[in-house]
Amino acid sequence: MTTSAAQPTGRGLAGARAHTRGRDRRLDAVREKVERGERLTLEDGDLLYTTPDIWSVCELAATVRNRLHGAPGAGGIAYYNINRHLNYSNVCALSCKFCEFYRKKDEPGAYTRDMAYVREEVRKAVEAGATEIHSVGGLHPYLPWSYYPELVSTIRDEAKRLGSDLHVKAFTAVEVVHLARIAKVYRGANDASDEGRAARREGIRWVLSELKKAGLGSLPGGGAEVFDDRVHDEAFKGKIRSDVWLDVHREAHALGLNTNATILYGHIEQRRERLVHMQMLRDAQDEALSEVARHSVPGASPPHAAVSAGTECRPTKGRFQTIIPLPFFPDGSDLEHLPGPTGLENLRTLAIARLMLDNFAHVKAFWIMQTLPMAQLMLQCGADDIDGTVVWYDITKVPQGAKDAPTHQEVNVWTLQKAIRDAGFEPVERDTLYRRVFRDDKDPRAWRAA
Ligand code: V47
Repeated sequence: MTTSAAQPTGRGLAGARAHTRGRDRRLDAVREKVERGERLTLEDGDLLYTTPDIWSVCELAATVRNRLHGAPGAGGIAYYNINRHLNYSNVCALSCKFCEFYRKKDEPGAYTRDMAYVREEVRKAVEAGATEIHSVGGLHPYLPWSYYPELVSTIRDEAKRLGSDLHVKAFTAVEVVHLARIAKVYRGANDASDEGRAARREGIRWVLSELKKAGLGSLPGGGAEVFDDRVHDEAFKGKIRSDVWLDVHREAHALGLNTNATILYGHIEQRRERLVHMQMLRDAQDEALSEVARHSVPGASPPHAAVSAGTECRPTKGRFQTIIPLPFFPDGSDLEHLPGPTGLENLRTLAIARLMLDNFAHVKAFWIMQTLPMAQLMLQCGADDIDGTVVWYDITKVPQGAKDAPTHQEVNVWTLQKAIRDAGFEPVERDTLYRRVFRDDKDPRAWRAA
């Protein structure tokens, strides 16, 4: 790569190549790999994390991002969606140190939504033209198994009644295992043998297929935290470990459900542990994509069906769609004494996720947690998606809503589009599966995905 400043402007970090001062020559080998499309190692990741030359890290991530989704000012696109979060309950049997969301059953502020509430939320979502409901909750100790398929079918049926094909993205891997336990199909929990794992996976498969029959469309990426046993035991003991989290996603993929992945960073983990987490996700995606390629049937492939499986085939197996780096918010959690990650650490981690996860089609800068101005900058440093209108977000509370409604964090579509345009990209509305959404000019609530 040259360092000439005589490049066209308006193409963002990767195209302008204006960054010449303080350039870290140790990154040259990584740069060559990125330009050849070669896979990066953990040692490459260490260097990307420790170099003071953060702009080169961003520039490299932008190179990958722009290769997949186009460069700013040159037809490059970035995604947003119109969605709503619906947390069905914040009652949780666990007490994870990093979590400020959970409540015990009789604690002030504890809630569990009934189906009348759910139907009302669906009505509001359809009225707002939403294409997705993102629904997660705590591990409720007393709700029966039947509540969960009912939740999914209620959302789908109510939306259909109102003329909308609303997608239900629901239940993190941790919740799926909890549901398998309460449905009494989770066997072999303490059995480390292959048979134990097969028994656990059978229970997970049963739960997922029942939820799919009820209308579940995909799994969100939550609950992954950091795939490391030390960090797990210290900060979220009681949650499933990485092997089980990955097995839930494997089972979802086998059933044809796409899933997302997250990494929660900036608490008690080391940077190397973040890189190992990314490497484990990359390996799991390799597996998923080879199954996608093996089982696809002839037919048009959806856009960005898979980074490496660009055949004219319709996938019948699922895969990871996007990685969502989540910065840790200490306030209100048992780890309140920690400072949380800084802005540059957020930028760097997102850029490194783009570089390490070469087989993920998308990187999401979740604006609710990153803030909108930061998400905009992230579009120039590896991200291609800023998520959606969201409306209510209970998991972390960034004080930017109305005074008496601290979890109200709505932006309108125009604001999301403007943020994307100002970052140099063409805003594209997507549905949950990253298909383009088209709206009826006369009735913008009506939509179809293509
Ligand atoms: O799993 C909990 C994290 C996640 C805190 O799939 C915290 O499209 C920061 O997974 N500080 C839930 N993070 C959110 C999530 C998500 C969000 C947006 C889109 C998608 C998707 C998924 O939030 C939890 C946990 O990792 N979290 N507490 C905290 N104090």
